[in-house]
Amino acid sequence: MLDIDPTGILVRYNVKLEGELTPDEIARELFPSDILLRNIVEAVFEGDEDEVIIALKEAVSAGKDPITLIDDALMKGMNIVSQLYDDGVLFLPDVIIASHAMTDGIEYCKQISGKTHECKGTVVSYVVEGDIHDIGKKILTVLLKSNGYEVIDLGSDVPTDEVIQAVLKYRPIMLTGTSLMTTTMYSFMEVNNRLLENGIRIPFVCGGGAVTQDFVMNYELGIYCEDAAVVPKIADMIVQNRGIDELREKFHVH
Ligand code: B12
Repeated sequence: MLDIDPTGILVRYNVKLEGELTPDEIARELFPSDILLRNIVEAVFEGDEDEVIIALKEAVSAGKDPITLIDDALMKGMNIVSQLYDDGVLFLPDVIIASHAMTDGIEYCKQISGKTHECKGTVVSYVVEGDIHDIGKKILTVLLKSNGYEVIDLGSDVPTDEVIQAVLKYRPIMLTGTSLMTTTMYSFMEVNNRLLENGIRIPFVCGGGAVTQDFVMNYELGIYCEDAAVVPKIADMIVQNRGIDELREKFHVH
């Protein structure tokens, strides 16, 4: 007779083992206590696109700011899914479904935020070639727009040539690059060099997953920050004519 341990199979099919918590139970411990936020976080976790919108509508009509909900609820839900995926509790399909629900939520918040500002400046944003992880970029795009910037969003898996052409065409105040994988982040270096070859010295703000401050410090135009929510603050300083050294001084960890 084969000596098979059924644990893995039971876990895979979400069968509760004695004394063990199910993924839902583990996640619930991490949900926020505010019921309005909790409903949104739970809907992202469940990957329920309709419920995300219903819960967002409910929170907004109770007085919550749609842009703040991106950080406080949509991202919170996705971070829980990411954490449980890293811990081996959830699987890739769970992540994909949750990311779709989160993206729908971001689009909804963007539509209803209704903030209209005069345009403070143009920013070009992209995810590096070979990389399709675009949730962080979507967040920073919405945050920049809601803070009065026009964003030329080049999407994900963008070749270096396309980035350079867009910068030459739109002459932005800064470029933002996202990379979530150690295998893709090296193209930041190439973009930096091509910008310099073309005589362009704009801040190149880079972030996402495996990217670190030490890595970004290796190239002249690079500015690093961990959280996309900080990017509008960087843009505000650039508009006030602050240079790359000053931005590094202010936003880098010393
Ligand atoms: C969601 C996800 C996916 C989704 C992506 C959906 C999408 N549309 O983005 C799907 C399922 C498609 C996917 C696919 C793959 N994935 Co994946 N994925 C993840 C996961 C679980 C979460 C990432 C995420 O969206 N987090 C939520 C957002 C909000 O966080 P974020 O992107 O980090 O953004 C935050 C900051 O980084 C920052 N930020 C982001 N961008 C920027 C930009 C600037 C300028 C600044 C300042 C800040 C900033 O601000 C954000 C908010 O604070 C991570 C694991 C993890 N825990 O991170 C793996 C992960 C990134 N994936 C990984 C891998 C390997 C893959 C695949 C190769 C898997 C496979 N074998 O097929 C493919 C890659 C396909 C490709 N070519 O890109 C690895 C990468 C390993 C590495 N270090 O290189 C990770 C780390 C998982 C792991 N532990 O192995 N993935």
